[in-house]
Amino acid sequence: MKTNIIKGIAVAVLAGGFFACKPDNAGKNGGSEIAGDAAQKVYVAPGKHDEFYNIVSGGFNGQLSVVGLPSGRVFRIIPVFSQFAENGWGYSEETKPMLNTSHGFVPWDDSHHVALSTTNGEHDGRWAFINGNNTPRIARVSLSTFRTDEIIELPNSGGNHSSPFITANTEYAVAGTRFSVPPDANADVPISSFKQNFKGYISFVSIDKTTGHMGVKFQLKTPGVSFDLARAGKGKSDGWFFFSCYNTEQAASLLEVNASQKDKDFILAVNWKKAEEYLAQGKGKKEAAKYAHNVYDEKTHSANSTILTEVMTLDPKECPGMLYFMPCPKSPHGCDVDPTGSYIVGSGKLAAVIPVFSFDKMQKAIASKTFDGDFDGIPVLKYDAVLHGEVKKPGLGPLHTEFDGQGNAITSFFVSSELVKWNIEKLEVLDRVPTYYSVGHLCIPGGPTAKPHGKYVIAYNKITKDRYLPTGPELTQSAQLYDISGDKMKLLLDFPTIGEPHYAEAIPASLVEKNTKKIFKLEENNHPYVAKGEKETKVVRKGNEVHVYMTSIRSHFTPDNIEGVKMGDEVFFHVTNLEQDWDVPHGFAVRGAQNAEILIMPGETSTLRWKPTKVGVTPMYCTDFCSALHQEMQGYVRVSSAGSNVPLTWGTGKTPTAEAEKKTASAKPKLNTPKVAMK
Ligand code: RUQ
Ligand code: CUA
Repeated sequence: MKTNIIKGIAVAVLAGGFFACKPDNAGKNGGSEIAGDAAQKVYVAPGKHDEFYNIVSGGFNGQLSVVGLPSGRVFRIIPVFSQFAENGWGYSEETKPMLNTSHGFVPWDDSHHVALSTTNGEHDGRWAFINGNNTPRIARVSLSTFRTDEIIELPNSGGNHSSPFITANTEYAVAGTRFSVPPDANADVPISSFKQNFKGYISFVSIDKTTGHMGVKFQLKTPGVSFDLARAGKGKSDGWFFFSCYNTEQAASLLEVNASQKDKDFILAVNWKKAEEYLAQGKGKKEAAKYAHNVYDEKTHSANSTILTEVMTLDPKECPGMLYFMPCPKSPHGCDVDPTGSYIVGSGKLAAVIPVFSFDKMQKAIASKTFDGDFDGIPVLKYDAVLHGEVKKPGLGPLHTEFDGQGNAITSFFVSSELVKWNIEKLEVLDRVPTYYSVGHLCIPGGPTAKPHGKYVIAYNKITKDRYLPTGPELTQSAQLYDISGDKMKLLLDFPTIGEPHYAEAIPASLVEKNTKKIFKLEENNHPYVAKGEKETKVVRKGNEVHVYMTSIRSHFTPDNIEGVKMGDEVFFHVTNLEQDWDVPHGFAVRGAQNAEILIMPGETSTLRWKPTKVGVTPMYCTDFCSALHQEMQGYVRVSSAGSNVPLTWGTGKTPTAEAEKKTASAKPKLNTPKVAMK
């Protein structure tokens, strides 16, 4: 280990940056000190399932990836704050409203923290929540469809980083604003008026027990500091919330220097049950704000976006006993609560120790008013009075801590590139292993819950350098899987990640796989443009809009020939997948479509909007290899000039022209579909 940690950090800071270095023992044997039985421990035989789902944030790609553990295999990418060409999410007419905000359509964001729903502090396998950091939003993703079900924007916020963290019974997803901002309703103020006008907002987003539906129940209007991370209390500390705060200097410029002045910043303790009491007493104030609430309906297969105009706020100055600051060395990042709810771990990025706070001591200090003055009217508790103790010389640049359920914590160290295991009661370092390189978050299955599942820890590394085949200037980030079932942590596996993972959670597959949705029931499909059978297919003109009520089934579309579309028309292909079998999606693509292709699940209706740009006959086809005759799953649309009088006709198994001829001969056309082998 480095001998003079403080000096090392000071030099790094003075040099104008907070750089990472390779672990001391990285060079020796290229980090090949893997466990001898590693291959066996991560090998999931063909046809066998992984033990855990790992739900991993994609960082700057605004998505989630679903990974199996211990294999590290990627099963799915879930678009959340992104458009996704693979299945048309955010491109189809039904899903576009999911990306609506008070700023308009914002189809990207930066996602950091995953939070899986819990009941009594334990994983219940229902939902995953994730933040949009840049245009502040929280999304709820269903763990039955693995789709984004709901997105709510957060008013009065900037940099929704400390988000979303959920309470023990998923009553709330809580979000703290990383960039303090002036309130939306009175935002045109000089930047130099930071101390007077900028506020740190904390949003309590309520979650409906049954439907999961979210709403901003209230916001706390706190002093202007940066909330970085947070955790809810649990067990004895249920009802409290803890936030790490940096920039208590309240700087608005050159933060790398100006927000690193004080030796101690804070952890903010929020008594949210008390906040609810104040709210019930009518202490809340409604403030004007504008924010979007987008909900996806599984029955209409469509999303709806509503713009809300008011938010309830609580001012701590009028709510004594609701907030307390605990001093925390220096510029804390992670703020983690152990499984029992007794201890709160602050990870000061620039600190030489890891402080561990005691919830019991905090309660005593509050009762005896052991304060060290106040910060902007909020009592500051005495450091020594709330401290359980400090882990000495743990490493350089601590970021995050997870728990193994055996009384131990594992903390990630960005600067010294390592994971360090220590005992929570005794505060003794037990083990350390290098990471390759510069670990950010880490994840123990169930690590943030009251009942960790343990077994593994995964390090999410920011830098890979020489670890993989090079791919030009942009290299993959990586995850590393360690066995933590013994006394010593053992490296088992390296695998590349999708995007730049920040946080991730892992949950036993048994809690999730039984609930997986296999199909959408056709009889429950309430899409306004559904065709529940080929008999219901039609093409309807409404002025310049042409609506095609289309179906797909192995291996044809109905209709697959359309004539009478004209230049200047806007064509909406509403495609219903008639299949009622698991794993039989159909795709749909039209030459020259300017937005995307779509992928339609069994029983679902999805709409591709197409504005023809050329006169002629345009092919359309299925993009998902669905059957032995998938290559035959195609059709044509004829586009005529604007003034043409080609009539609107359509069909399958006959060309529209032949159809017109037969009609005159009053013959009944036969549907001529080949029988095909099923997938
Ligand atoms: S952060 S690498 Cu955005 Cu959670 Cu710590
Ligand atoms: Cu349907 Cu290929």
